[in-house]
Amino acid sequence: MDIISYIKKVPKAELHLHIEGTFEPELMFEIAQRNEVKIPYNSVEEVKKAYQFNCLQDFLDIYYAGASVLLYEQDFYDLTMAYFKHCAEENVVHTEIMFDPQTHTKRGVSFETVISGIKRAQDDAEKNFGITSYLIMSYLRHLSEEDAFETLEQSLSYKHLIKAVGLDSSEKGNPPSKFQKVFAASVKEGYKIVAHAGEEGPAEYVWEALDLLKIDRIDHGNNSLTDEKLVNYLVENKMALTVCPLSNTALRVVDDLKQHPIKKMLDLGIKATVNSDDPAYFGGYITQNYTEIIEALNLSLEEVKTLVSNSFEYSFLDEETKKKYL
Ligand code: ES4
Ligand code: ZN
Repeated sequence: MDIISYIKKVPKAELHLHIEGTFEPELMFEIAQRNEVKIPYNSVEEVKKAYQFNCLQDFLDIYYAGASVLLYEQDFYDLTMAYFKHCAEENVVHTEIMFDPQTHTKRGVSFETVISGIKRAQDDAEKNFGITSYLIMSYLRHLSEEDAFETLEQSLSYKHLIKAVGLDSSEKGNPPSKFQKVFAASVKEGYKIVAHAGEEGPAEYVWEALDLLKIDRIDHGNNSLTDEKLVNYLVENKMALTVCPLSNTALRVVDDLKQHPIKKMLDLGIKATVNSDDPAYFGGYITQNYTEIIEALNLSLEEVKTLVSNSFEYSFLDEETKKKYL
């Protein structure tokens, strides 16, 4: 079988996906209209034209603006269900979904509204498509640690619905060390830990995420490759990276897919995975990420199989369930 047909058909897991980043312009318009919220665009084409980014912050400004039309439980359900439909079409059988409660609670939308809509979609997706999913609650790193503590507090009534906590938003100037205490408290509550690190920030931030936040997995981690000691640490400790090829080119973390470091990561023995990050903004869902990176780097079937098996191996699924897929 050729590699592209293989990757389309094979069951896959997605480990790095922001639900707010799956908000397609068509649905954004529909929800804006029914909620009578104004957005600064007149058409879907105009929205898509705005999706030209020079850096992470350019994107985040537009991403938070888009999320501002989400007000009710049904909105979060519709958003999440639209993503699950893509998963069903692409044979994503398990996904670990990040959500940013503060993006919504800051606007007066309750934690309960957000998580109830997402949870109802998760249940329907499992029932109707057989797709399993976990939630990762991400703290916004441009806000204070105190603010993150408030979010942790709010999450506790829904602890049974949340698998892990993460750290996202503007990386530069907001190092992991800023959140050491709230991550220690999150570990105590039993949450698994991930963090965006080494996307735009330096390898030093990856070290901080490992040493101070006690992460179980690294989101992005590209800049780890600048530090040989760190590479050795990642390999020796089987510390997985959730890599997002189309995100990296869209945000100019990488100039061109042909220069993308994922093949080098595999060659070095790093446990890399392929993910879509914010597919509505970066030009494609998981299969598109796989197919474009396969073509750009001429990946072998063996390499692609490694990427797929890593997606299950380094998921938060229990060992028994993982065996089904490995
Ligand atoms: C994000 Cl690509 C990326 N990086 C950091 N934070 C984010 N939130 C949503 N997408
Ligand atoms: Zn991300």
